[in-house]
Amino acid sequence: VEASIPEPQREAWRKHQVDGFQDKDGFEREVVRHVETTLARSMFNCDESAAYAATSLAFRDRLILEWNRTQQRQTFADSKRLYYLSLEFLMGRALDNAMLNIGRKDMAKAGLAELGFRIEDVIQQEHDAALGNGGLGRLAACFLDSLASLNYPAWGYGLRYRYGIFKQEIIDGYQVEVPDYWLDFNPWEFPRHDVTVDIQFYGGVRKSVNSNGKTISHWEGGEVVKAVAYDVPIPGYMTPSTNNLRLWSSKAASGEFDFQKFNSGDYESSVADQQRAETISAVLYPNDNLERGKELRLKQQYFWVAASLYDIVRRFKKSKRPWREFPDQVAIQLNDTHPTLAIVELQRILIDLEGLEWDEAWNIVTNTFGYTNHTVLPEALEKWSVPLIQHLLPRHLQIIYDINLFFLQSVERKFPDNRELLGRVSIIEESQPKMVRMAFLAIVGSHKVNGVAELHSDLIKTTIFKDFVTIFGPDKFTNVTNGITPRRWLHQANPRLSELITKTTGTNDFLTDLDELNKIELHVDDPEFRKEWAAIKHANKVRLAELIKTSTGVTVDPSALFDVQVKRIHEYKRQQLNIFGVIHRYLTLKAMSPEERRKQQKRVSIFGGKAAPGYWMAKQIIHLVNSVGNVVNNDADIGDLLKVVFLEDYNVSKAEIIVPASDISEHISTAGTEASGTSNMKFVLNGGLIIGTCDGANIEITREIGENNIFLFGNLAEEVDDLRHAHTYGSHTIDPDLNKVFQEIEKGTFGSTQDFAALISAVRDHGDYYLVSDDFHAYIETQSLIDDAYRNQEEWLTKCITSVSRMGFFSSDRCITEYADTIWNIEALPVVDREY
Ligand code: 7GP
Repeated sequence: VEASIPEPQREAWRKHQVDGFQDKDGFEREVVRHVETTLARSMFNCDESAAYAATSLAFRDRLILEWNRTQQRQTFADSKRLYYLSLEFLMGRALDNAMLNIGRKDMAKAGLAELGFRIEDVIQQEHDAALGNGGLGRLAACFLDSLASLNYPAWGYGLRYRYGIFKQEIIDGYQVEVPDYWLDFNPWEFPRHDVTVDIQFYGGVRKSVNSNGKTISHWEGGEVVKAVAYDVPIPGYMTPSTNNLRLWSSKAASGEFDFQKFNSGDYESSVADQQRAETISAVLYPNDNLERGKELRLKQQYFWVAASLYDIVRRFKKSKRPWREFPDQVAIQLNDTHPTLAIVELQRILIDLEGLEWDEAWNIVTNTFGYTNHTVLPEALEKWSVPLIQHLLPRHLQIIYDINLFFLQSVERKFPDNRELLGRVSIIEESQPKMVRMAFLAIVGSHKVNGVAELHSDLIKTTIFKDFVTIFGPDKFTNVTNGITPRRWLHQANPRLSELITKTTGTNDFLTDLDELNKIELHVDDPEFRKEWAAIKHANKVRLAELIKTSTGVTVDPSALFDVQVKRIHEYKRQQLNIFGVIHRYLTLKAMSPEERRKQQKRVSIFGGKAAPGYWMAKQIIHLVNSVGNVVNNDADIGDLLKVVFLEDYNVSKAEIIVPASDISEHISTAGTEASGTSNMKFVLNGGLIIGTCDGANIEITREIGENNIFLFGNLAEEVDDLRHAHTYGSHTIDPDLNKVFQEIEKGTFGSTQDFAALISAVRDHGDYYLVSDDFHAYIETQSLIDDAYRNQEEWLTKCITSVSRMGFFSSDRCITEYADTIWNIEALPVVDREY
């Protein structure tokens, strides 16, 4: 339908085009207008949540105008776009970020004050957008920020879950999950009821022969669900560029079957159908680094991928270009294997619906996609059963078999008579039932495959994807080390430090070019600068101490060493190593005389993170942390020497408080298991040091900041296999200090011994897969080195400042530029600076 306004009427449009607020008065006018009309309230009835709503709407209006202009500019430029497909976008709060990126926070602060509100309280009203589990989802959010800030034409595509990651409550020391219904009021999304796609499931395939004698496949029957687009504007920092995150919501396809049922009196079941359709986008699966293979999850994946591709293809077809130019216009990045069906769906569109020949279509497909791997953990590698795909997506299964056939034929030609190789690389695993290996499909269907840190990218090439390096050659496999956005993770989370750096270096260029941070190294000996730096860290610790007090009731001393481990709870991340270490410290303190004790470093051990609801071991770890806290925090012998707290419901907005307040943070995964880690980068960027293993991005962080500024310990990745083997087949002796810790737990010092038995026997009786005992001694020693180092506050401060100054590499701007140049082949669109 042609919806464009004819030229004679456009003059009227231009005359009345609005431009959002420009100054404090304009901002206040917009807030009052939204309170009184949009919200139907008044000054007699305006609480903080109404002030939040109206402020957000005022900023949203501005954003959407820039969003429109950005889209027009991109359409007009007609250059290549990136589409980032991710099942998770862990966005956190939007208002503070929008105010800072647009550069109008001071204006809003003054305006809100005149209207009777403190901006901090207003910001706090917002519910986190928690559409992700952990690192993978937060990375996608940082990428969106960088893509917009660097003026790249890019869209994110995801699902609009009604329930994000669950809210975690700690009751009697145990995790309890509460649904996170977050959409009651969400001013940051625009429903596009006119942008819908019908998505088909089930049914069967009919073949016909056309007039040219060519066989055509028709996917027919089954059921249809409607995808409705919800758009979220993504503001760039100090640029008018505002990109789009399009989230799909599922709805019953209009009419047909429900009306039929309605007419036949079967109203209830027609409502049930409706609800079944809405279930598809209802809930985010709460697993991090674990795949459960549930049918509804596969439905989510296809629903989202099919709607997104329809949208992308529709946009391309408007340009009337020939199909072979598709990869010149479109780059699609697969955030892990969750969107791998997009490869199959595009092939289906091209051959079944657009009539292309297989080879021509496949060439387009493979030149369009790139695939990022985020883990080597076997339990996280996606596989879908052939019968399930057959049932849900019968045509797609045929295409997968054809892709595999042609792929194996090409391998056969290159490596004749190697049946074992064919079996190893087959996209179909010959198990009972047969399984589709999604990572293999993603590799075969993409032109580039990347890992997320150097070690990780090397590991995938030498282990899980080794054969594919032999087949495709090494150039298809590459590394793009993760990054984080300095806007949210420095400027927003740590405004005072950001301000100090700006004041000291005379510019805030580091926010758009993080390498500029190296300028502060010149000031590392400046006493005034050092004093202010230390004061900021202390203030951040006071702020965290307040959060700890309100959330746990425990009083902590802000001058103690804050030792933080916040991340998803997982055996490979080894929170159990940390808490065993805490118990060891407690026992050591208990054994000391009061005089000796007084010489010890005060510490607060801070834990936070969610366990997947079905991950029993992870839940036992949470319980142990809380039980240890209960004993230690109430032991009069110990007092402020050691406190142990578990902060419930760790999320992005709590991270913004926790990260700037840490002295030491823990990144202690078994070597070779953490693909990258990104919170390690956030902590160092905020002037905290880290204790870590030689794993993921810790290695590159060490290279950048210098090995004197990081506390590394533990076995190396190349030693892990042998150690595991020795545990199982040789004699396995447990570290004696760790054994004492176990004995104390078994005595019942921390309550019910039964609960913790599994944590102990995993180490003692079941091969200690994560090498807790092997690394225990080095861990304890390193923690005591940290105590010593912390006593020398001046030297410690020097380490912190020096580290921050060398963190430029870990900006997601650097990371996105690498993707753009080496994988996507896209270019930034120049923008005319207005008042930014
Ligand atoms: C995570 C990795 O565990 C983490 O090391 C990395 O920093 C992050 O991705 C971003 O690359 N992986 C996941 O969150 C995950 O669930 C399996 O991966 C799909």
